[in-house]
Amino acid sequence: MQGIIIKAISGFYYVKTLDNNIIECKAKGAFRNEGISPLVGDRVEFDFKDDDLHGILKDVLTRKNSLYRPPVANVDKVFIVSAHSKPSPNTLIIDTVISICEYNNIKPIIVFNKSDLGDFDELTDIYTMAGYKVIVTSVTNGDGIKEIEKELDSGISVFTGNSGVGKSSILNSIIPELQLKTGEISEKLGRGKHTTRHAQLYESGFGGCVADTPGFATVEVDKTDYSFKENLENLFIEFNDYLGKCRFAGCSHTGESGCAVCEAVNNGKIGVTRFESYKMIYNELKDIKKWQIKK
Ligand SMILES: Nc1nc2c(ncn2[C@@H]2O[C@H](COP(=O)(O)OP(=O)(O)OP(=O)(O)O)[C@@H](O)[C@H]2O)c(=O)[nH]1
Ligand SMILES: [Mg+2]
Ligand SMILES: [Zn+2]
Repeated sequence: MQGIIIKAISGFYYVKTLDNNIIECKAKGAFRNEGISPLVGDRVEFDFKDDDLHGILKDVLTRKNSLYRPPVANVDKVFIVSAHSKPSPNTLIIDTVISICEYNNIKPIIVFNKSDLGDFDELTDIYTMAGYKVIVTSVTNGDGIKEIEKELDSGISVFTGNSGVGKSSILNSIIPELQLKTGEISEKLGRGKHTTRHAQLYESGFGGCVADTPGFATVEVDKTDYSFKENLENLFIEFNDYLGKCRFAGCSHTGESGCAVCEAVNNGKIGVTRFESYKMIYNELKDIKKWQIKK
């Protein structure tokens, strides 16, 4: 039997079959020894056990990609959601998630929610200039929700972003039957209260599937992946036009003289916050050596 994992909680995997049944599965014991950890989005093979509602996972089919946070496999699109305020947008987090998407061949879509609280003109310009699709939404007045629906026509999409930005609220307005729990904002701290506790995949109703996921406050690139470090300049896609045009071969684009990327930043062709994020990530990775890591 085959199916797709739609939810994974404390050792139980909920597998949706082609005929839309949900089978509660446990993993085969050997998975642990083989280092296989099944994820939401994984296509799996299983055998029924005891009855036609329970099973044992026996194989995870080859993944096209997998994310560590949120933990989802075979992802086609990531909606990176920020809110106008409570919590406020953080460009380093947005840019870090974008770089992880680019590395995994996932299409990032930038969502600015709670537009009823104020505008996003500056941020929209930054990401449009970088070459990304930006959707400005408000669950309160319905702005932008149709645009998100259009993007949910195929494949697996994932909603990610800080706690309280409105991921579950947006999904509720697209798929009202879900009635996902949404959270109050802590007035004192100006942020969400981690209302969504696990990643779960739903039918979007427009052809594709979409996962709601728990919010996070920080995100990091994989510091054990040397090839991420080597590719970083390519993961900021708007640098592309300038790569190979710096005065020195091996330029790190962090301030060298004759750097074509830095010049583009000075000329307003590359966004300053994007460049700042690049330098932050570069500095986090710069000291890792090839021999120290596995990939
Ligand atoms: N003003 C305004 N408030 C919104 C909007 N969208 C969501 N909210 C509110 O923001 C709060 C948090 O929304 P959630 O949907 O729970 O946020 P979340 O991103 O799912 O948060 P976690 O599950 O904790 O990661 C709730 O009180 C929502 O009513 C919006 O467009 N405008
Ligand atoms: Mg939520
Ligand atoms: Zn350079």
